[in-house]
Amino acid sequence: MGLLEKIHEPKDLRTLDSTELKTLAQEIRQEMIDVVSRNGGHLASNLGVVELTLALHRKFDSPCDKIIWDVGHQTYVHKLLTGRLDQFKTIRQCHGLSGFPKRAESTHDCFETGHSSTSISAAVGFAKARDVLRESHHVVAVIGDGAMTGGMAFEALNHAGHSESSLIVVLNDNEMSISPNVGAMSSYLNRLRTDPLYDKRKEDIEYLLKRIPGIGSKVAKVVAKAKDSLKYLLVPGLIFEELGFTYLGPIDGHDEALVEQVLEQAKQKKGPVLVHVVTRKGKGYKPAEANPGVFHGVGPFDALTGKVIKKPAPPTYTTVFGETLCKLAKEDPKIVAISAAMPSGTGLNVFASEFPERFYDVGIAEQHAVTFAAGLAFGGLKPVVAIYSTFYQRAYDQVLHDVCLQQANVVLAIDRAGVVGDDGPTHHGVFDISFFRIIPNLVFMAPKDENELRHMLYTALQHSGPVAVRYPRSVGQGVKPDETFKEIPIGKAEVLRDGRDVTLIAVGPLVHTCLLAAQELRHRGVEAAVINLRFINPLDRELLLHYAGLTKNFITIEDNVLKGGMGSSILELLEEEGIEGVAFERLGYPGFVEQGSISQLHITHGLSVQGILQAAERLQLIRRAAQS
Ligand SMILES: Cc1ncc(C[n+]2csc(CCOP(=O)(O)OP(=O)(O)O)c2C)c(N)n1
Repeated sequence: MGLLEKIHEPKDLRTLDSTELKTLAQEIRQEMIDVVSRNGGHLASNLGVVELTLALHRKFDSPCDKIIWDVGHQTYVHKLLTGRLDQFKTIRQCHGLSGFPKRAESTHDCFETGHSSTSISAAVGFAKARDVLRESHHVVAVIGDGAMTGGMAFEALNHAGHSESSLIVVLNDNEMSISPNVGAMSSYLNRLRTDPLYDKRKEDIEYLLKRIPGIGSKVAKVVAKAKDSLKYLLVPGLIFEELGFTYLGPIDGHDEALVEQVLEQAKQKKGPVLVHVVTRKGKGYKPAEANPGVFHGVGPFDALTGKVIKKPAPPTYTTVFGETLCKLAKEDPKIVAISAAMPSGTGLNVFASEFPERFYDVGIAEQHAVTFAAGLAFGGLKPVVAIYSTFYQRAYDQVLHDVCLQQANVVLAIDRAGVVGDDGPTHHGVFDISFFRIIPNLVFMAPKDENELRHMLYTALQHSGPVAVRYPRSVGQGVKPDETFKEIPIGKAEVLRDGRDVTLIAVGPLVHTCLLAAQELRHRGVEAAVINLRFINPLDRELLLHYAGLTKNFITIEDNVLKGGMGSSILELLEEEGIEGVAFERLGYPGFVEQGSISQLHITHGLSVQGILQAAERLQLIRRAAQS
């Protein structure tokens, strides 16, 4: 029996000696490599926090003390130390452990995350609640240097430093976001990391002063006391100190004993404390150390060699987007591209290397990315912002107020639209149709395949005014790209199949599911029309009204929640036009969607041929056809 199997709760760690802790760290790394090599997951970040997590759980008394993880993708070690070893092999699978903190999973997961830069805000909340209720536990936020680039983190530091409540922020600095970290804060942390230690310098200066004949020792005493003025010369972490934090660090985050020692110091201090811990992403597994970006969020791989397992498949929508944008940018020097810390994830890495002077990685700052794009647009450029659907939730006001109200020529590329699979509810992009379709001035489209995505991107860049294009996290249909780009008439849907009994309406690749369902329906005596809606806004009102009159039965299918979705917009249209007598079935998600593979989730929620056939049953189409 290994040591890890003997750890059922954090207090079991406290009896271990330093040799046992090292052995345990190795076992944890091995367990994570084994499981993630099969299930996929956030390996590199977790390998980097093994010693830090051990130290946290030895020094703090979770769940009484609150440990809040930023993003939460680095909580595998925490899960292994808080009684979840047995289920660990199910991580990120349907009905398995979540890849992020989950309050329902354990009392040790005190705050759910998935989106970045929330931990300090939550920690301030926990700390204030503790103070108001006159409790005395510790509150710790663990935040990476990548997450520290997010606006919320700055807002929370600003509040925390002013509020005087005791809380500890552990800044886990590995110089990486998913890609190398960017921005002025990152450069500042780099300076701190490479600076000789404060204490050492302070000692040196005191030593030198003492040697001044006659007055040396007096001056040294005065200087040592004059912390405030000395700080400007000596104190690393001045920014944090000025914000009201006591800054401790930087320290080696893989020296478990040292981390414990500094955490103990932090516990003794009153008010907000920032502990700056330096770690290595991917620590202890060579392929991940060499390629922390690839192993940040990785699919299944060969644990021995670190080779990622890839099946031959058509290019993804993301790849096609990135390549198409490069092609268009070659012809148009005004095209610029913006990423919020996801150049690889959004396929913009190719653009970044081809047009470095026209590419901006702004850090985990979706709000800034969008308003920055509006500025670029009014400055005369053609900005394309690529953000995952789920992270656009962060930038809603910026899209509405800064882009659409002012009709800025900004193209919003919405990647990972629809369910995304194993990352689960924090990452599914199932709300964007609802929240973007209602914004005036925003042309909003979704391609049925990767070739249409190319034309839509081209169309978006020709259009004057804001445009959004949504596409899923998946490989394309394998459709050959057309030789030349075509402008798609704004607001015009495409009829892929005619039929008189029912109209199947979809946006995005679910159109193909409708085509397959239409064939099945024909076998059952039902003639289905299939409409590739293409535009969620503006709707092709004329075409929809024609088919409402013709078929009197609509089935809509969308990779989005039902409320406020594409189906709802068509219901609104019928109501606006006073059309009655159209039987309606809407297929989509009822609310937050659990984790699971994309195809599994589609099947579970009826976004499948079977789901459409069942909807046709509910409309009594099949029965009627059988009777006639
Ligand atoms: C709002 C938001 N935008 C983007 C992401 C995608 N994302 C997940 S982790 C990550 C990098 C985090 O870097 P850091 O905080 O330094 O943690 P590390 O993985 O390096 O330990 C990014 C950009 C996210 N989770 N949330």
